[in-house]
Amino acid sequence: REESLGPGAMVLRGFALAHDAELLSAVRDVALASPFRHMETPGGFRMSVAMTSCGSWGWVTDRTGYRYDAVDPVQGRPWPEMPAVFLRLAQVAAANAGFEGFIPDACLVNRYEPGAKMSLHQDKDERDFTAPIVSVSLGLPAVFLFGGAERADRPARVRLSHGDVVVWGGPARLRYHGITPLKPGHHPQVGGHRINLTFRKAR
Ligand code: MD5
Ligand code: FE
Repeated sequence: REESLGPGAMVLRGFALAHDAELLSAVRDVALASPFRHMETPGGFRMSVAMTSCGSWGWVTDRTGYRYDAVDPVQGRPWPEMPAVFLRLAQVAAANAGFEGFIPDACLVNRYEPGAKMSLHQDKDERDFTAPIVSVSLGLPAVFLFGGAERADRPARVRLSHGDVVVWGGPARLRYHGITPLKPGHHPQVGGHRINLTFRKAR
């Protein structure tokens, strides 16, 4: 069950379902070592999405800017290792979408509670835009906004549900995108929120 969202963007519906319990257990392990936190943007806004990371690099934002850091600034220690089930899933999903040999060195874990959103943005803090980004949705469904090359391009709306995996590469890699405010609900395994795993090659 795969569908194209446009050049370079492939949705693998339900691709993570077979491993959902294992993925969620690994998310809990990561969050025990490096808890979810609401970071601050350079402009001084508190992000409504709570985040943590695993792997060699974690994405962080504070008043000084956005960056990848090898150290969790809250814990003062390196980020937890990327769980094997994360790495395998990201690699197999990327290969299915035509990106053989994808080795992510960073996984940003986003936790959305009801009302949390992500405004339209581009992912451009990575060094190499030829590597794809793989995203895994777990828990409550969300409406993904898939924009164009310019912020002003009117975005398409795509529903992403528990177990869906999207691979963004090539011409889709730098498209503007976001998530509309999460609707409240209950997911039997995840409860009242949405978790998104975002695999990147940062360096
Ligand atoms: C999410 N997270 O559902 C999304 C999934 C983020 C973020 O956007 O930066 O943490 S990743 C979606 C994505 C990545 C790279 C390119 C494109 C979409 N795209 O071309 O639309 O929490
Ligand atoms: Fe993004």
